Formats: sequence, C-alpha cells, structure tokens
Amino acid sequence: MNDLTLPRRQLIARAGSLVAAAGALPLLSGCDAINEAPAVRKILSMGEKMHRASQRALTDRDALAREFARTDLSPVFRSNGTRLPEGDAYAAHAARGFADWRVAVRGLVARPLMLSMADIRAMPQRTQITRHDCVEGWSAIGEWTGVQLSRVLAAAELKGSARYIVFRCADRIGAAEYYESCDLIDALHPQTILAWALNRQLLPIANGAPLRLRIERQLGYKHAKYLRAIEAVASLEKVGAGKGGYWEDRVDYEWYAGI
Ligand SMILES: Nc1nc2c(c(=O)[nH]1)N[C@H]1C(S)=C(S)[C@@H](COP(=O)(O)O)O[C@H]1N2
Ligand SMILES: [Mo]
Repeated sequence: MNDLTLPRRQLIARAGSLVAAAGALPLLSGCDAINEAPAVRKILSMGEKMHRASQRALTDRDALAREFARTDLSPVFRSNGTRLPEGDAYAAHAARGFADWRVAVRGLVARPLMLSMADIRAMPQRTQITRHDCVEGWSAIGEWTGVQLSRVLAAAELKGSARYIVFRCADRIGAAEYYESCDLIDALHPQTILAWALNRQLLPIANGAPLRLRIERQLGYKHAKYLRAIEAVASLEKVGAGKGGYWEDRVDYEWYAGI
C-alpha cells in the first residue's frame, strides 16, 4: 500500500509510530540500568522532544500542506460529488465558456465585489501541486492554479467583525445547494486558493468549473466546487443548520476536517 491510498488516520498513526519507535529503542535493550545512563536519558528526552515536535507539525494551523513534483501527478484526477450541476442556467454559462459567470464577495466586507473569471485571472496567481484526500478513502495529486483567497478578501476589505468565510455553490444535492465554510486561519492561509485550472487546463466541469476552492489542509468535502458566492460572516449559526457545511449539517462529518 502506498501513501496515496492510506486513510489519514493511518497516516497519522504511522507518523506517531515512527516517533514512538524512536522513543522506545533504548527500552528494547531490556536493561533498566541503561536507562540511567546520561546518553540514554538524552536519547529518551530527544524522543520526547520529537514527539512534541510531531504533535506541533500535525496540528499547526499555519503549516504548509506538502507540495509535490509534476512527476507525482495522478494520471487521472477523478471527480466526486456533483459532476455536472443540474439546470439550464449552469448549462448556458458552460456553453458561453463562463464568460458571464460572476462570483459575489459579500457579507462583512467594506467593498462587495462581483468578480468575473477575467477579473480573477487578472489578479496575481499561485500554482501548487497537492494531494486531495477524500473522506471516502481515495486520494489524487493535482496541479492547481488560481488566486489566493486572501487577495480576494483584501480587495473586498474584510471587516474586523468577520470570523468565518462561507462558500456558496451552484449545484444542488437533493433540495439544497452545496455550501462550506472555514475560519480566517484557513481563509488567509497561502495555499487556500480559488482555482480555475487543473493540471494547466481550464478546470473541467466535473471538478468544479469555472471556479473551486482549494483548502489544502483539509479533507475533500471542504473544497467547494462551482463557486458562486463568498460570504464573510461573524457566526455560522444562520448558515444551513448551523454546522457550517452541507455534509456537516447532514452526516457526522467534522467542520474542521484537518488532514
Ligand atoms: N459544490 C460541490 N463541491 C464539492 C462537492 C460537491 O458535491 N459539490 N463534493 C466534495 C467532495 S466530497 C470532494 S472529495 C471533492 C471532489 O472534488 P473533485 O470532483 O475535483 O474530485 O469536492 C468537494 N466539493
Ligand atoms: Mo469527498
């Protein structure tokens, strides 16, 4: 089994067991006296430090997600959830190459925006090769290009009262539109981008055209596709049923889906 297919809990367990093995080595000698030797105590305390360091690395909200090389790209980046939003309106936008698509930036901002895809592409761009982990147990590595969400929020002049960013999508699953949200740590994280290209091609419809969120420190369901609005709010209470996301409100998916 390679890392691509390992569920995140196993990855975390694996990282933990490497650290545990380092800490446990001297104990394997089966000799109590050896534990008293300064060199061994030093090794043991190194294990402790490594353990603390690994905990920090696994929980540090500002840390960067791993970025990969082009040679690591998955041959196919599969799609999941909605693959084609229903309805004539979306079909008409797709037929026009999303030339008239607008993404609203609204809520607790001083300057609400209506961004065209041209507006978004005219801003400074970031490209990143990252691994997408779906809670259903598959992963894929893709190259994403888009604008950092932090730039869009800066252009809209986020107000001091904003605490969360809500993402509104153009697709419905059942009766409800898909939606997601994150806090400002993730919203302003350098790898959180609004992506319009996958593997240097325009984003396919199945993967969220014309614009989708990449929020690399979290699981797949947080990466809202088919973005039509970005809303700054002070609380998630009045968003959906109050848990901050389509799946969070319906099944037991966690709102903070850290990988
Ligand atoms: N709007 C919208 N966004 C969505 C979904 C969806 O159904 N609708 N599915 C989510 C899930 S569960 C995953 S794993 C990823 C899949 O992204 P992909 O289709 O590019 O693989 O999109 C996420 N974002
Ligand atoms: Mo997913």
